[in-house]
Amino acid sequence: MNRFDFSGVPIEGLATSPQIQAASDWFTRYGYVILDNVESPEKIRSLRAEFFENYKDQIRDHEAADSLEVGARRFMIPLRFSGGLGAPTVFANPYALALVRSVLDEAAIVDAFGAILSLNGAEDQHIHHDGPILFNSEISRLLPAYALTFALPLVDMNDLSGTTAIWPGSHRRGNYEGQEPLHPEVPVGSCMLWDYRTYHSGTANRSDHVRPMVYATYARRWYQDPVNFRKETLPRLVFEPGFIRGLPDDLRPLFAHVRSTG
Ligand SMILES: O=C(O)CCC(=O)C(=O)O
Repeated sequence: MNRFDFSGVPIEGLATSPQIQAASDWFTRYGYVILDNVESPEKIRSLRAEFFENYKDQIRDHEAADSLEVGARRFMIPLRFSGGLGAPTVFANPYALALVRSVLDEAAIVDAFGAILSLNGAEDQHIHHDGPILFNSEISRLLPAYALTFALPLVDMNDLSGTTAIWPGSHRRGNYEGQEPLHPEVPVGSCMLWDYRTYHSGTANRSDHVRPMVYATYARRWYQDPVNFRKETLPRLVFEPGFIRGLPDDLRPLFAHVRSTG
């Protein structure tokens, strides 16, 4: 079972719940997992409206100083930790965070936060994993996860708008040849997470609308994505002074690596 349904699952005691344990075991083994019903579809629809209102200038078909082209008509942009999109319910969704802390550890951090926009007409993305294996050594594949991507679609991900195709188990094998990918449909309110070593690829957007997907990179405290933020003008995290101080105690460790006015 690659998807776990969290509708009606209480937030209290999540860390030790059988549902999180099962999802975490699946993730460790196959390098990805889908968590269904971690948020209400109405809430995601309001986040989508907020996105199209507040980030409309970032929807463009060229790379700018504060964006990264990650495929034809596909771009990564930072999101601010403000408003509904930048609220803890998104970057620290209780279900996703319980999974993250189970797969990584209690001291896991948010290394980067933003959105990936697949414009209408975006083609299949190249097959890739999100970061190189540690030490550039095959032994890295035997290790527990050290970073992972959380993806929260703002529109349904399906055959029309595109899915994120995934090669289960490729985080351990180190290749995807000879294996058909999965094309998991992820409706609004659900999310998908994958190991930084797992091969995946956004598929073509054949709809007539943009397909924005909120993402967060979670990592062990000592890890920093070495690939996607080489451009100095592209920030990993964007927040106002006081943001970190204003967080509840249990969420502040997510930013323990940040040395600034946060
Ligand atoms: O657009 C998608 O579905 C996936 C994008 C992605 O994997 C990436 O840019 O790293």
